[in-house]
Amino acid sequence: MNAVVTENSLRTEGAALPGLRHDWRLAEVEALFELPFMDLMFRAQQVHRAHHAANRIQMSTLLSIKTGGCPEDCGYCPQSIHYDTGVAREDTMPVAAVVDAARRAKEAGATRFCMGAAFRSPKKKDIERVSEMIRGVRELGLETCATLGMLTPEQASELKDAGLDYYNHNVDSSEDYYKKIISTRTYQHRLDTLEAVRNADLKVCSGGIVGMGETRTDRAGMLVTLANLPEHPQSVPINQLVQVKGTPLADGEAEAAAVDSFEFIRTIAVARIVMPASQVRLSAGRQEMSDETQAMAFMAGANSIFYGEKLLTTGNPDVERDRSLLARLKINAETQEQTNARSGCC
Ligand code: SAM
Ligand code: DTB
Ligand code: SF4
Repeated sequence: MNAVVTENSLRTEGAALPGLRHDWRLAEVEALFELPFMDLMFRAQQVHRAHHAANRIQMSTLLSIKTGGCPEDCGYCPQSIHYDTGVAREDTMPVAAVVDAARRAKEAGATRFCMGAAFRSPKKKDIERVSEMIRGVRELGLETCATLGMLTPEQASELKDAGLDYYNHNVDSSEDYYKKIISTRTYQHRLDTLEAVRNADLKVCSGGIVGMGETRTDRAGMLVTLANLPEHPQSVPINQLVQVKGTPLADGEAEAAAVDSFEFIRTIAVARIVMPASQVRLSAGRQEMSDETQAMAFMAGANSIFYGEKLLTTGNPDVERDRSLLARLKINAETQEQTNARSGCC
């Protein structure tokens, strides 16, 4: 007779797996990338089930509260003033419009609302305005996330006091490769902001981009940086580069450097293994992915997505496509209560 395999029995099996580590060596992580694909997927799925509900995904909606005109020169970004991408510079949105967008996101099923701004670093008035937005969004019962560029320790504390739950600040790649895609700040600047965010007792959302022409060693190096932080980021977004015309990373050379979907899925699986308890988000690039690639990413341990037609300036699958995909896979969208219980929010 076949044994009935329940979610719980699989989770118990996974309990024998190693716990949280902060001493990953590059060679070990590269060795994970080198595993036969099915072995890697199996291992990632075991780790996933030891730490997370097997068939549940958290959904966050993203809104660009201040678009374009950014002084930084991130080679992937359509919002940099250094590149002619057709993204117009806009003023910061009014607070009421942001809270309205958050209300619609909640009605559509999102449990976290992420406010993104094309800042190098926010000014005093920006922190005040964003604090009002945070208070308004939180009153709706949603978790809040912001991504505003570099923060001082004081700014991080102000955002915490306003009720912010998560701060997104990506390391984006390995320290070595970072220098090749951004010249206006350093990797250490990123790590300093992450430290300020941790010290303010905010939850950290930090990940990176795959497909910028980096090597597998760079992808492994990025995951080593994230996993060896004093605490694993509670949320780890893995973005597939969205090539936007006008950015340096959208020329013919970059197209040749794009990774195939198996390598992208490997990156998700390795992130899941080295940061077992974190939420790994299948982030930008989903619009270009087949349903099958997304299902494989969930199998590899991704348990969070951006939900809603738009990311910041580029497209995302529409809600009907996402709802249909989750229904066909019998994956449940995490409820607000489940989101809050996991993160101790609200
Ligand atoms: N300005 C802030 C910063 O850089 O931290 C916040 C907004 S910035 C757009 C947030 C993140 O979006 C970047 O760190 C990068 O990981 C991601 N991103 C930007 N452009 C992208 C693209 N074309 N494809 C994939 N991810 C992208
Ligand atoms: C993250 O890691 N990905 C999101 C969010 N954090 C802020 C942003 C993706 C941006 C994709 C390009 C755009 O829409 O402008
Ligand atoms: Fe500015 Fe952020 Fe875009 Fe870099 S990624 S150009 S900091 S908005």
